[in-house]
Amino acid sequence: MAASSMENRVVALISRLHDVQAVKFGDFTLKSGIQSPVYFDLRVMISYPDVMVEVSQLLWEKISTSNFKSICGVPYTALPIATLMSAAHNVPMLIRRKEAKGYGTNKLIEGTFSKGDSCMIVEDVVSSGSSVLETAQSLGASDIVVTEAVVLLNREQGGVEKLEANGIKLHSVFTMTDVLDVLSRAGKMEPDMVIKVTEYIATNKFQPNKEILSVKPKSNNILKYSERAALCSNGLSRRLFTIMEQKKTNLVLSADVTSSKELLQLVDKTGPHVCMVKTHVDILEDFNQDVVDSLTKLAAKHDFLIFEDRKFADIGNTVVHQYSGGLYRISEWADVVNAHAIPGPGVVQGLKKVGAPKGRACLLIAEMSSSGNLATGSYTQDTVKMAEENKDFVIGFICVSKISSNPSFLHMTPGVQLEAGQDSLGQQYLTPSEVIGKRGSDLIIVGRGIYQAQDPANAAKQFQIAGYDAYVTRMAEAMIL
Ligand code: 5IU
Repeated sequence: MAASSMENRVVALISRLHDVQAVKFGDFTLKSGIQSPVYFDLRVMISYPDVMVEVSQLLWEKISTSNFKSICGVPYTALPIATLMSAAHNVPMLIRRKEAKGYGTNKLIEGTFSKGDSCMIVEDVVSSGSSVLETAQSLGASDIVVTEAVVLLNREQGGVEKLEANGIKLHSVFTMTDVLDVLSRAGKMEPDMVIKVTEYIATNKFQPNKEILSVKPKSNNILKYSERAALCSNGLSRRLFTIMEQKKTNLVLSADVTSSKELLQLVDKTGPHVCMVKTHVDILEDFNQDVVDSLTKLAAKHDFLIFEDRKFADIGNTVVHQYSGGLYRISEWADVVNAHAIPGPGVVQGLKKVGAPKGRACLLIAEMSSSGNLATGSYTQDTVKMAEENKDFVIGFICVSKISSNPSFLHMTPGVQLEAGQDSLGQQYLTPSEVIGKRGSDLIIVGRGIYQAQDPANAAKQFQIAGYDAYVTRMAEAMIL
């Protein structure tokens, strides 16, 4: 078979798979908890015999020069495909049971085989390679040797590497990148979706030295701030990305001082270097309306957003009052506030009721910087889901690494100093290059590193440079991925 004709057949098959909705674009949560803009439901192929035949033929051509005595399809979709291959090429089949029957022969492998026989595993999709590996181990337990496997779609998420590390060579008919190339060229994807999927592939692509199938996509973005601004549905995140690009800064000042005079002086001095100022108004000894009026004027003068780090964590009805009323009337002056996800979606709904009509926005606390904190694992993932469900008002996260591949979400990380370390009360510090470059966050939040410095303006400038450099380097590295 000439390579070019094989290529044409693969292109035609990818198009056909899209037509029969075996490939879909949208917002999906995968089994691993990762949010994905693309979903493969290859099971629908069984309703299209022509697709089944073509798939089984293409798979066969990939392994036509390999040596094996039998083939074994991984349930379910690959089972009928393996059956077609077996019948068309007169190769015996084996079936691996998921559980032993518990009666009769109690076998795990069905079919006739001898010790030392070699078997080719057939699979429809490989992500991390786990299901192929499990099948190989199960066959191995019956002394059947597996050194190769063939798959229709390689999702490029570490499967090839994981299987190779276990002595199995994986052949694939096409990759996720091929799907993107073919469908975008055929005009079957909206431009926005092309960007999303490109970013998703880069973010989730297996990289040597990184943990295989890490649940958290932590690698880099490939989109510039201005390109991400264009993808935002909330006006404030659009504005923030635009300020970040124009002022060349991803620095958020955490202005945790206790007098309003100090606060305003600090903000005026550091204003040129920041895209956002974070406040804790309840630590001011002399809070009054003038403070927020002056702060708002400084925000206009230096072009930054105001973020009140209020960490709302009550039921919807209570946060409505905490946000709009009391001494501080936060919703009157803070562009952005944050909330814990612990009360459930009601907290977001309450804040949204007050903030949305005023054009405000909210960040969810998905992770924390303090040692021993409980915002980890499924709590973090569920917080991401809550944000996804309220994208018009929730613009991103407080987190310590990239936790969503959606490029419209902002990732903001506190616990940043120019040197890693910790304070005496559990705060843990990372460097700007670790946070932005390695962990894929978007903004650094810096308090004591700036306001306790001899020269806060110069310290802010150093953080601005370090944070922006890390972003530029990350982009450059992503381009050559
Ligand atoms: N802050 C954290 N960690 C968190 C969250 C908020 O440090 O997980 I949520 C706040 C606390 C403080 C600022 O206002 O960010 C960090 O200040 P220092 O850079 O001085 O540690």
